[in-house]
Amino acid sequence: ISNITRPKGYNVSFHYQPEMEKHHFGQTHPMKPWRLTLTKSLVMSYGMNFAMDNYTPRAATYEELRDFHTQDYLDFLATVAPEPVPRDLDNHNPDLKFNLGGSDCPLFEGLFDYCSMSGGVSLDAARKICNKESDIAIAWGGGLHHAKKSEASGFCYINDIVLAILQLLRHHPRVLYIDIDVHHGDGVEEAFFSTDRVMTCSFHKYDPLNFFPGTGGLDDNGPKNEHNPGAHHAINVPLNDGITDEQYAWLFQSVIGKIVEKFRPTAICLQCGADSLAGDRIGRFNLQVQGHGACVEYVKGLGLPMIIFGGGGYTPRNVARAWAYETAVAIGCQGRIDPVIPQHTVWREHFRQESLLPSLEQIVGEPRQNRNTQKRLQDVIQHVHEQLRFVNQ
Ligand code: TV1
Ligand code: CA
Ligand code: ZN
Repeated sequence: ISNITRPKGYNVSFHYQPEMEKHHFGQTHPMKPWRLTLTKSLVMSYGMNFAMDNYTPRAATYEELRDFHTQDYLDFLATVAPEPVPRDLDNHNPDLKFNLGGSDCPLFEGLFDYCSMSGGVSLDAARKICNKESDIAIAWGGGLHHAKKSEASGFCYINDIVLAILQLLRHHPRVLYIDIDVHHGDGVEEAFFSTDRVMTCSFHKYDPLNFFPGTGGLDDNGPKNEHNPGAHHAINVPLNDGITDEQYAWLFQSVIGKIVEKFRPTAICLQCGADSLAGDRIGRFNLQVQGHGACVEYVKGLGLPMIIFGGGGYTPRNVARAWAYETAVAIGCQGRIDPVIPQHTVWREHFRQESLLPSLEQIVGEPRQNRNTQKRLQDVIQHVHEQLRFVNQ
């Protein structure tokens, strides 16, 4: 604890709402808000909280959610009963409204509170960036990139990222959104399809038929009509199973480096979905804590104000490892934290088998076969660089 000190010359803030932890999507649902508990407790056991400004944000108000979402959707979300919705024999629910109540986006006790708290942490982070009280603001409870303005999708109901970016746009001329979740950041991309003030860039597993949400191909760069200023401002990096740290870092740096050079953002939003780690219950990549964290390190090195969001991540131990490591990267103490996880109670209670020599950086799970050829990755980079020829700020 004693060797973690406040970073000099810049401020890191940690936006955390403990009430989010208590919500449950259902016994077998992969999304476990409890992974936030695990992350927070790791961060605290290393003493990182002493190096940051810590905030417990209020929930977002209905009016704040209205900045992006429609009234009819919010009204339904706020009043819908938490009881399981009846299904027909094929497990279809004929009464599905706004895509709510299916298996991906179930109705559960306190759903609206959970959604408005997730919106609240990300909005709080955005406010601290806008008023320059923070240089890096961390919102692990946010990052729910699939939500549409009047539709839930892929475990996401309220798009806290869109709300935060809208807030940033009040003070920042250009915002870059980067998404390293294994899924395509479709909701954020779509929300800013028609503006040249936001560029979105998602790295993801792409298989239109077999992997959610099926969008985000290399050629999907925003509607390309002459009158759309947002054309060429959506960058997609579609990938195959098993990508490694080395390949990912190389791709990430050459794509983001070029984007920053051409687009010249004044603030960056980084969604750090941890389902791109090896051993994830849903993900397909082979990233280690180091490789995932290297993206955060690279973006921090650009020296722009930034918000770090959570997102996916379905092997809770690994999610907590990555997000605790990335909190350390934000503070700048990653070289000084003990790789042996402190024996704090939550970790010991739940992972007894790993508690003899629990390592922060060694994640659990078997590696996958790498299906990404160097040739294909080179083609992807070339295509992205060609897209960016159209962009000149
Ligand atoms: C209940 C119980 C729901 C077990 C959902 C995996 C489950 C999944 C479950 C699941 C699961 C998805 C689809 C299929 C579209 C559906 C937070 C045609 C073991 C940001 C969202 C993925 C990812 C949705 C969210 C996806 C995020 N995968 N078990 N559901 N239908 N939905 O494929 O990007 O990480 O898998
Ligand atoms: Ca992504
Ligand atoms: Zn995901």
